[in-house]
Amino acid sequence: QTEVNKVNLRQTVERLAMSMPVTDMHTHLYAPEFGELLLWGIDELLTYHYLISESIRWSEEEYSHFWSMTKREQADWIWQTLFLDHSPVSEATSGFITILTRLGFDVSSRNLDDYRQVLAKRSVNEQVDIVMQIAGIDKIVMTNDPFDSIERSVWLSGNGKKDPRFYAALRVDTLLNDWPVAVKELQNLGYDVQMEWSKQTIEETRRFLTEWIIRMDALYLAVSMPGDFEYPAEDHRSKMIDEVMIPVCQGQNIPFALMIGVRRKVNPLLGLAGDMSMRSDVSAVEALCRRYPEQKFLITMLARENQHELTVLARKFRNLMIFGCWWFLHIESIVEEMTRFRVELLGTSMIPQHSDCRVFEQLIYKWEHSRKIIAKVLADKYEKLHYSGWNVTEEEIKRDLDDLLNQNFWHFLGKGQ
Ligand code: REL
Ligand code: ZN
Repeated sequence: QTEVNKVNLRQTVERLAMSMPVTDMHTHLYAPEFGELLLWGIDELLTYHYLISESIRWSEEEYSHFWSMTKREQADWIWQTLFLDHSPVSEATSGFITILTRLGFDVSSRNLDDYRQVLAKRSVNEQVDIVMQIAGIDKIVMTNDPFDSIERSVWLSGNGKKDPRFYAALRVDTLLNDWPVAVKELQNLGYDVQMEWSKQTIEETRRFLTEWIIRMDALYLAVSMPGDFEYPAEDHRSKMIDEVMIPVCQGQNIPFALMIGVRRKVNPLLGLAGDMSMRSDVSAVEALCRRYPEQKFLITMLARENQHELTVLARKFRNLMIFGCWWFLHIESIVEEMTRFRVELLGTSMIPQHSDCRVFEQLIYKWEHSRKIIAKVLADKYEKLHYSGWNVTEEEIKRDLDDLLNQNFWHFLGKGQ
């Protein structure tokens, strides 16, 4: 057993936090087999929707002007606006600088074309390997939607499961949030469903989910919900959850992940960048956890105002696993605040972070920034213990980090090592 003393405690925690391999349990990344769906490289990074909303604030043109540009022109314009005309101090802009640095580029040259040229010589497979290695990520959970025709064909050809580093999560937003569209999609795929809620429709929707969970080997079902999501309620969502989602999850023995508190298209002119956060009612999660004690729920919420209550709720229900600092919460100050009170309320029995990456190289900054904060919070707690005479060993620090960054997720799935 390696004793860690006061002098090297902080460095030890930081070193271990920076090097512990990570399971990234919610991303919008894809394995290379998914072709064009896997986004990577300078232009995709610069046109990330987080940077689109930040840059358009400086523009006086019509919104349509931005969308009329090619991707490369958009990237050049965002670079000029957010990095050269102003300093990249926001989380997303500083994240881009972290990426460039870790990829070995000289950021002081400020020469975008040099960076582009280096990456142009790489294959997507090489870049995936390099980035996973730099970021220290060994397992990535994708977001998978069988209603997306490009994605569907990859699964149907059997190529979706080839890369063992990537795992699937079956996304069910359309079924819960846009039933008319879901009915059409299901019918096109040969499922005998109708708009009216009938026994037949319930059975066919269950059949669809079950077949796709098996085809994808999906680790969990996932949905993002608006902030006004209520449960139980006399509405489509409650019926779908009670009569389709829960029975299917139980049959397949997988958790149901709900990401609650998004208000879509607050400014439709911004596309993906036009979504907003919204306060939610935590009692919907409470009702689900109480009604279905055998069902596991992975929950994250988007409003800062909901975080403390949600964390307290996790003390009441062991079938509730809270995860990540989602989207607008994935900024230094809030990640630190949330990680701190989560540890204070739950110890290490939660999943402190997921990346939500859409562009592959983002793994580098999202995880580097988060690991540092997790290390800082843990080091403070260990240091306090140390003053009381309780000394953590290096093995114990590793165990705690492994729980936070890997095992809590796998264990919750019933797939722990
Ligand atoms: O999974 C979701 O619903 C969200 O994370 C996404 O809709 C969002 O656009 C994502 O890029 C946020 O980080
Ligand atoms: Zn997401």
